[in-house]
Amino acid sequence: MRKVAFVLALVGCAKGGVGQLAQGDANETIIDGKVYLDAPPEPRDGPHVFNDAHVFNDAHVFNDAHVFNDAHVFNDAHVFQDAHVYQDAHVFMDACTPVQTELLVNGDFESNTTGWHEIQFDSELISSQAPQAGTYGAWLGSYTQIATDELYQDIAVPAGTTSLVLTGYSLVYTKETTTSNAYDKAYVSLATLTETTLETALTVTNLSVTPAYVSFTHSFAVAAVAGTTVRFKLNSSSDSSNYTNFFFDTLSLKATHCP
Ligand SMILES: [Ca+2]
Ligand SMILES: [Ca+2]
Repeated sequence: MRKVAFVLALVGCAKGGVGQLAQGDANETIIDGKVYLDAPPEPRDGPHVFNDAHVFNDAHVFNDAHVFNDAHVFNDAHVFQDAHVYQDAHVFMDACTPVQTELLVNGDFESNTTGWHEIQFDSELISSQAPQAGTYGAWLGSYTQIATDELYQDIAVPAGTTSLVLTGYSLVYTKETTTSNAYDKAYVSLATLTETTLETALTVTNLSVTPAYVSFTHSFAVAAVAGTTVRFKLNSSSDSSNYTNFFFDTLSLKATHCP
């Protein structure tokens, strides 16, 4: 078998040699040469291989990346943003546009006693003695005997009140000389209608002397008082000697709540 194969190989070599003759020479050997002609065209047609580069156009496959545009599906996620519906749950929180309501009547005392109830030991509690602003203010104390004064008004705190803020001015003048004992005192507070103190906003004594009015502000706890009627009061107690004057003016008690 090996010998036979060898012979065939020799024949092949011989044909190849003849194939180098000029073309057109109708020689069977040249026809065989087509074997070589076939060779060149293919590489040239080969550029078709580049056309196949259309394979890259198929890179349109990436345009199909429009599939990502379909990611608009995520925009549809707006459905989830519609989850804002839950945030809109703020609608429930913002069940209203809060408003502020002044709960005191005649907090600046300019209408004199209007709106106020007085339980004075002696003299009128609303006077023109030393107002912080305007013509009138509240004046408690000033006794040289054991005595109490009270000025109050009952207020309806709106239901749902979320903030209850008191602002005002106070001034203390005293004849007491002690620097350690609070003999005369005054308070600004909220109480029940039966006079049980709920929360004290301000306490001043003969030790609280200031050369001029000073402002104060206090935010009351609202949980227990929202939706109820409570007493807003100024009251004082004096001992038996050395009077102390307690002045208050320009009071405001604002509730923040749904209208
Ligand atoms: Ca006033
Ligand atoms: Ca005193």
